[in-house]
This record gives sequence, C-alpha cells and structure tokens, in this order.
Amino acid sequence: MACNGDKSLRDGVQRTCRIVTVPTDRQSLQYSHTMVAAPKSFLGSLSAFESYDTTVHIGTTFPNKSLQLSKLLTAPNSDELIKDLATLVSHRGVVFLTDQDIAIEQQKELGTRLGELSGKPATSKLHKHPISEDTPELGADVSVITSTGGISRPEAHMTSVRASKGWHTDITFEPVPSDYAILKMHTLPSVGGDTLWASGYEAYDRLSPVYQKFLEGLTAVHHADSFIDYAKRFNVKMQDPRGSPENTGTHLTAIHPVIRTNPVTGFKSLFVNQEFTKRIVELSPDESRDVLNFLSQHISENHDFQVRYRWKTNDIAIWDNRATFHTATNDYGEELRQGNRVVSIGEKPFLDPLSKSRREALGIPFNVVPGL
Ligand SMILES: O=C(O)CCC(=O)C(=O)O
Ligand SMILES: [Fe+2]
Repeated sequence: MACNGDKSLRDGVQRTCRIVTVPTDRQSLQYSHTMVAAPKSFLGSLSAFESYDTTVHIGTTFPNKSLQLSKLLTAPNSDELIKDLATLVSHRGVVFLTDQDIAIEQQKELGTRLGELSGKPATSKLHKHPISEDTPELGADVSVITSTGGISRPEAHMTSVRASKGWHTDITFEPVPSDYAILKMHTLPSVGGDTLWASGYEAYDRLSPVYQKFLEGLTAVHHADSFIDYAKRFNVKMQDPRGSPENTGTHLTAIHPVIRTNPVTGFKSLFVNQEFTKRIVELSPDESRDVLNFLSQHISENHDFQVRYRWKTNDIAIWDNRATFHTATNDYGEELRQGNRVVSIGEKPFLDPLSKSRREALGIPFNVVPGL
C-alpha cells in the first residue's frame, strides 16, 4: 500500500493508510496505525510570516527580517503569537529567525513567556548557569557563548578527536532542566561556526519497537563533571539556586527517564546525551556504556534527522531542549565568535506511558517501501 506520509506533516492530508507491512528484517511483523488528522501546520498565528521547513524532520526558518521577535512581545495579540511560537518550536525542534533587533532584556522576557504560555510550573524561571559570571550588564540568567572559553567550551584546553563529541542537550544535570533556549549570535567568524541540531522525536521513532520499549523502562544519571572541574580550575563560585528551587547545590547531578514525553506536543523523545548522561541506572556498567554509545552514535550519525545552520549576524535560534540535541562546530580557528543565550527552566522530565511517538501521532509512516 502506498502511504507517502511526510505530506501529512505539512498539508494536513487526512490519512487513510492503516496497515503497514514492514519489509526485510521485520517482514513477519505488521504494524497497525490509527492515523490521525495532522494539523494543517504548526504555525498558527505565525503563518502571516514567510517560513519554510529547514529539513523534513527538524527546523523551521523565518528568512525575512520583517518578523522581529521584539515586535511580537508588544503586539496586541502578543500572548497568542508567543504561545504559537512555543508550539512551533516544540513541534519542529528548532526555529531560526533572521537578523533580529531584540535586546537582552527582551530576550529574557521571551524566554520567560515561551514557557509560561505553554504551561510550565510557576516555580520555573530562567536558568542561571552554574558557572556563568554575574555580569552587571547581562545578569546571571544570560550565558555568554564565546569562542574564548567558558560554558560552551569548558574543555577548550583538551584536544578532542572527533567533532561529534560535542553533541548535547543543555543543562540536563539539573533536576528540573530546560524547556526552551534562545541564542542570538552577534559576532561571527568570516566562515564556519555552524551549529547542528538533531531531533529527539525522530531519534526515538527510528528505533525498533522492542528497543523503544526497553528504553522506556530505564532512567539515567546526568552529571556535569566538566562544569565542576571548570569551577575548581578557575575558582568560580557556582550559581545557586538555578532557576528552580530544586536546582540547588554543587553536585550537578540528576536522574531522568531515558524516554520522556514533551508536554507541549505530547510526543515521546529520546533524552540522553553524551555530554551529561553518565550511566543508565538499571543496567550493569558495561551494558550501560554500550547502550549509551549506541544512542550517541544513533544521534550523531543519522544526518537525516539533523539540521545544520549557517549563522548570519544577529540571527536567533530557539530550540526545545526536551526534544533536541545540538553541537557547535569549532572549525574557525582564532576568530571571535560570540552570542548571548537565555535558557528557561521547564518541568521535571516524565514519561507518560499513554503518550505517542511523533510519527504515530501525526500518521507519518515508518520508512515503508511500498509493495514489499
Ligand atoms: O555555540 C553554539 O553554536 C552552541 C553553543 C551551545 O551549546 C548553546 O548555546 O547551548
Ligand atoms: Fe548547548
């Protein structure tokens, strides 16, 4: 049965395909999907602005600077626009906006309102990074992302062999980690310094059903040893608390489900990353290492659920830290690259056993070869 489903993501075609015969290694299995009507798009009130899907599975780009986030903050229907932006970011993983004039205080306001309007707990505020310096002009709830070191390059003194070592999700060592992050790049090298994101929804969907079920029973320890080392080495006093009463202390350790449900979309996402996830609690050390290595490779080697963004000055990326991974590209030598990042705190990660995967919920078939 032909079932060319990515269309459903974009144009809301009501799907009728019900039985998918899975070829080759899963030949004997038949999966029955109850297809749901996908929403027409995830843009809502933002459909007034020019945009396109950056890739099939992740990313939406607003290429025209006529969309200014600063204007959304004060528009008469501001709450609707910002809630729709949060919904879009949660569905598409990351959203790119061109040449933004937003000032740092407005960036913080946006970071606060994205989560508030999409239902985060009242105790969740902007994150204060444990090793961020409290500069008077920015405040401790802004992280300076700079090629000169610090948060985005705590291991700059080390020689890393593979660029893929950098894949991570922000601040998962916190008991209540992030929902959204907003990064504005104001200084860029002449070429290079792209950032890549990968979809946690699609990372989950690409696993076999048995492996998915296995992961759903697991929890993992997340720990920020690199920031603890950095604080010791440079004698930095850690910020405490950090955007939630639960994000306190200097141990920078938390346990989270390996698969979590994003409350905005209702979709399941893979939630381990090689920077902070140290150990799967329910497995032996050897088993844990193998599973985490496999999942790291799964994220970094499937470039068909990644997006790579080539920045221009004052572009902004907003991503959902519950459903994506990202990594910078350190290919530009000694040139300065710098931006300001605001990370907001969301909810305590949870897995709703009744939640669905993105493909299941939207009726996107599982890479079926018709007729086999
Ligand atoms: O420098 C970048 O491109 C991304 C840095 C980063 O990981 C972040 O801003 O969370
Ligand atoms: Fe990051």
